[in-house]
Amino acid sequence: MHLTATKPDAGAPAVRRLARLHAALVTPYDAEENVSEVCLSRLVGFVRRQGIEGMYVGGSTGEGLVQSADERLAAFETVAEAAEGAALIGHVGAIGTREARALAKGCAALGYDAVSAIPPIYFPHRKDAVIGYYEDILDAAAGTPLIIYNIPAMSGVSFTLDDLARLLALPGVIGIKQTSIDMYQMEQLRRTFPDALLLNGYDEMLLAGLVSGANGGVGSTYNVMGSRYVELLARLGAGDVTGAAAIQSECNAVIDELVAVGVFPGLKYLLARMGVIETPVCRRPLATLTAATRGRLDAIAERLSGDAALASE
Ligand code: MN9
Repeated sequence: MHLTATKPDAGAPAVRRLARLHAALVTPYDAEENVSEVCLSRLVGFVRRQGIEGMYVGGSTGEGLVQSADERLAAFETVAEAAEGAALIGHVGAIGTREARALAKGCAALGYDAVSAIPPIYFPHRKDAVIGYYEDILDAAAGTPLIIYNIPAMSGVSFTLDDLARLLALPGVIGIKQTSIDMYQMEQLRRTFPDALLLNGYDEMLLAGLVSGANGGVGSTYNVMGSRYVELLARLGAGDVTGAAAIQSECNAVIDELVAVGVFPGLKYLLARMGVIETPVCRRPLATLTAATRGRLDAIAERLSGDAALASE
């Protein structure tokens, strides 16, 4: 192993600002699958009223990978305009470096707090090529910090602790969005990199992630259960682990239902039912909820709407 000691604190202010909860925003569309900027802006306000002060734009949940570069840039802009001081992370990962660089430039120009990127997908690249891809993104981001998006289950790329150490050693890399069920690796990362930003990626394991060393999280279900996750953090901060675990269980009962029908279409269905977005459409080939499965979520929508006097503007 070539574990590198923690870097001096070049990224410290960014880490402090980003060590919080970030909603992985869905991208609302109209019935023809065109991006609805109006609904996206409304969603940002809805999320903020739940107490979530960070936005992660164009990631898995945002369906960035089925959008054109121009659409992704437009979404970055829409969110920046609606953000009113929220912390902003733009997901710029792409199959090709050129696109990722253009997106990183766009985020930097819009004043994003950080960019983030999955590794390049589909082609099985050598690790050096993957590192080169991240160096190229850093170069385009021109001083905007980078958060590695580690999501082995979907990217097909498994980073060892040593790989992650190499990435964290790149100047400008301030942390990792760790979407992995491997809590041992989370703990190892925290122990090896005490000052890094470690954002927990699976909402159903937020408490486990925080206890293992994450100093924040990025989550799709924060779109609809933001206030519950804020409360979970508050309980944990107050030393009430049992209370935090109870909230996690409550959230997980909803996540179980979402996983059963498909998380992204399910979330969009809930948001449409709550009056935040117009239609629950996902962009093909991502599925939209069928009428047969919608009923499963109606009771949940009803219950969450209780929190959502929120939904009214
Ligand atoms: O970014 C999301 N990751 C993926 C975070 O969708 C791959 C999570 O919030 C999950 O949607 C969530 C449900 O499994 O934990």
